[in-house]
Amino acid sequence: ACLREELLCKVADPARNGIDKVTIVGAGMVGVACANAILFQRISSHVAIVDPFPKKLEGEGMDYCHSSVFLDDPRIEFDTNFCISKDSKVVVITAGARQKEGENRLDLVKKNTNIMRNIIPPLVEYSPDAVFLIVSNPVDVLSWVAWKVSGLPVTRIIGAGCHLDTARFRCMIAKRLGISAKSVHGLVIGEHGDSQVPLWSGVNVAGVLFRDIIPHVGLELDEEGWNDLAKSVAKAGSTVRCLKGYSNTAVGLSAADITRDIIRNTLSVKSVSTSVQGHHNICQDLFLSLPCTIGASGVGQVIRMRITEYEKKLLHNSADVIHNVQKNIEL
Ligand code: 6V0
Repeated sequence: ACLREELLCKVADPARNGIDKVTIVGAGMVGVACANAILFQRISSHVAIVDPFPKKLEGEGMDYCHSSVFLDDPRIEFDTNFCISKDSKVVVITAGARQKEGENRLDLVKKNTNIMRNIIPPLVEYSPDAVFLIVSNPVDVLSWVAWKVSGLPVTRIIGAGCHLDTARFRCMIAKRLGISAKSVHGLVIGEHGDSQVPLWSGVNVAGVLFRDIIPHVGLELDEEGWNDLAKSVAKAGSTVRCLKGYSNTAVGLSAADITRDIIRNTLSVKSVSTSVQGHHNICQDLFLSLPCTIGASGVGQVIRMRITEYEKKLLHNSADVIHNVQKNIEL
């Protein structure tokens, strides 16, 4: 008998799947950042990663294998075949092209819509009860495409949306104030893109509203230039990409944060991309970010925001921007 048989006396088969299985589709910069954020924070103990490039998968697989001693032995699977995604609780989609110099997120529509069309049906077949978290751009459009293609209840498709923009917004305000970003409360809603809507009317520290101090805070009339800060938030992704070639760490952590809410059924409120038809008088069928509770079955409640007429106008503009792109998509 070989050493293995001499050493180990098998008395039962190990369980097949972890109860917190997450599949990540796309092993690029963002996919790996998502996997790292999920594994390093022990959000899941079973991650499956799917990508069309076997060599890349083999390399990533070896790298994770060498990490397992530091990660409490998660189960990590790699394959080009979607069958490894079977029975996932969460499927995170990061597959697809990223912007090139001079392109904006909406320029990626055609390429990435085609990818969605191909990957969503097998993923749904293998994990019909999963919540799908869309990260690929343009995230609002692709979340809507994923929903249409999937045939799933709309609440089970979540776009990572403005959760990251909200983090950037809080972070930049915090930096200007010299306090922790965690203590700055505020939200960005609408398109994860140029037309996003920073909700200055609600920004506060310890319940003190900024607009009670400067009534026009964040608007063009605001002499302190907080408006420029919001513009930097909208451009932050492309600024990072111009400097380092891609953006991945913060988006990976923001996707992991949402994944945690799903797996642990936290019902935490986050600004994520969801169906907005009927909210704030939007009548088009599309996805934009609004604050929602997130749990095991996806989006539970949409918070009825008390926003100003001006913010509502900006939100409607976001809806028009997305609608203009979506109307050319044939499903
Ligand atoms: P990347 O590093 O080029 O990785 C993309 C990966 O997708 C590659 O490994 C491809 O092999 C893989 N892929 C392509 N087609 C398929 C397919 N059919 N099935 C499975 N995998 C496939 O790009 P990166 O990781 O930087 O970006 C991925 C996507 O995330 C892009 O659409 C970005 O625009 C988007 N981002 C979204 C952000 C957000 O905040 N929502 C932030 C940053 C990037």
